[in-house]
Amino acid sequence: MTATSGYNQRSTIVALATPLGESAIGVLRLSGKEAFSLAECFYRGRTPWQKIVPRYASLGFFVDPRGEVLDEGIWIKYPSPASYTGEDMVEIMLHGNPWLLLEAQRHLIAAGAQPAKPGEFTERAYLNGKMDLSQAEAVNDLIRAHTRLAKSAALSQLQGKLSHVIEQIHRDLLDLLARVEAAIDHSDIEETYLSQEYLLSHLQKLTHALENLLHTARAGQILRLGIKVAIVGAPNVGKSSLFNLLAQEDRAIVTDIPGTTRDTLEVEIQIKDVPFRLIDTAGIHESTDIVEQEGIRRSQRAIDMADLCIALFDGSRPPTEEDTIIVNLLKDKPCLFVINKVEEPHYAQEYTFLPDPLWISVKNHWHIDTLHEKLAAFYYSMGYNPQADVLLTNQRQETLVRQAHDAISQAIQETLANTPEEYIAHHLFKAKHALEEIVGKTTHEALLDRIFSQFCIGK
Ligand SMILES: Nc1nc2c(ncn2[C@@H]2O[C@H](COP(=O)(O)OP(=O)(O)OP(=O)(O)O)[C@@H](O)[C@H]2O)c(=O)[nH]1
Ligand SMILES: [Mg+2]
Repeated sequence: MTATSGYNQRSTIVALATPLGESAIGVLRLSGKEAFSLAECFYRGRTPWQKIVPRYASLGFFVDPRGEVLDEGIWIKYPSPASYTGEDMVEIMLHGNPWLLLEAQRHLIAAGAQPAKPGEFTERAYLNGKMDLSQAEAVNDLIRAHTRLAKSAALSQLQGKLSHVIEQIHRDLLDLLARVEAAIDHSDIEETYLSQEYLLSHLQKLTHALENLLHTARAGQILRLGIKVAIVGAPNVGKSSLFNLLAQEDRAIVTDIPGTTRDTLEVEIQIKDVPFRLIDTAGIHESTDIVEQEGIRRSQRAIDMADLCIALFDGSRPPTEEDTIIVNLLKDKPCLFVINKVEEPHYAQEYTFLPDPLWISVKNHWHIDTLHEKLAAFYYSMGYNPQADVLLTNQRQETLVRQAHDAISQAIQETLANTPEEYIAHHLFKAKHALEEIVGKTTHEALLDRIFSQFCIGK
């Protein structure tokens, strides 16, 4: 199916482009063939509607069908194709009164505009060739980015950096496919013969490029979802105190009674622009209390799910058996070993079994900066520079790149086994299809619905 099938070019859509709530201004957007004629029905301004200069702001009243002025605002015309959607568009900026904005929208709908579905403006931009699918996804990522790094990754994708890399790989793949097909169609002509060496070197170049992209998927997703960091340790070591300090709010209950935290708590934080999901857990130890046992089970689950653990110890007392159990639990996990309560007389010499421990005092805020640095360093240790690199930022893109990669790997296996070129071509076609789906060269309606339904209305 092609990208534009099933698309009704004639309908004109309307939506509020700003959230519904009292605010300085609210923006109504219209897009489609009738956008100008519909807006004209409600516009009264010093400049006649026809004379409004495209993409320039014009002051004008919004007048309802009874001739009553609803509001005064700014009107902007964007004639096709130089608009966000590629269609004729109008933006009307009125006062940010929800009732008034809904009233204006109601009049536009009564006059013939259709209420827009979530993401429909961006979907039209994609269908009209203003952007490809990965760029359209980036629009949503940009709106939802919580940090400077996530914003940079989304913006670079919106500017087409990922599309450019995919296109390059796609081009190389097409070149190779053309050679393979020529070899199939003209196997009697010597010039079309493909040596195993030639095929392998080109296929390996393709897998290498796809591997490089796949390698960025983890960093890309972490930017969107945050690095999951679980604070774990024995009861009363100060996990909740550290959680509150890093979160800069009093979220978790802190007492001097061991076993205070019963359930896991989560908070989103940013450290040096890197997003984290910080998880406070129940202290791990032997317990007969049913609620506490469940809390401990949840702590273990939190460890399993975490990208990184902060293993916390109480330096004001010697290590306990529980501490050793916790170190064992964390054996295969990326971990920062942190010893708390360092302002008290402490037992440094007894904690030498911990690899590279950091001594802190939550109470006096000692060495919390170093902990921040170590947390941010964990992200950067993955070897990315989100501002410079192209990142795969969503699951859909990653799955498709993986499909393309697996198809090329199979083509390599077939080549090594000297199977006929038809089989190799089959795998190359599969890879080609996957790459085309990333940028939306081939797609289907269900996929578009799934992608654009995640958008807000009016985008
Ligand atoms: N002296 C000192 N006491 C601290 C420090 N950090 C936390 N505490 C105290 O240690 C006690 C336990 O703190 P919590 O944060 O509740 O410890 P927890 O590890 O979450 O405990 P559970 O939830 O019971 O597992 C409280 O009385 C805190 O005030 C510190 O840096 N120095
Ligand atoms: Mg606690």
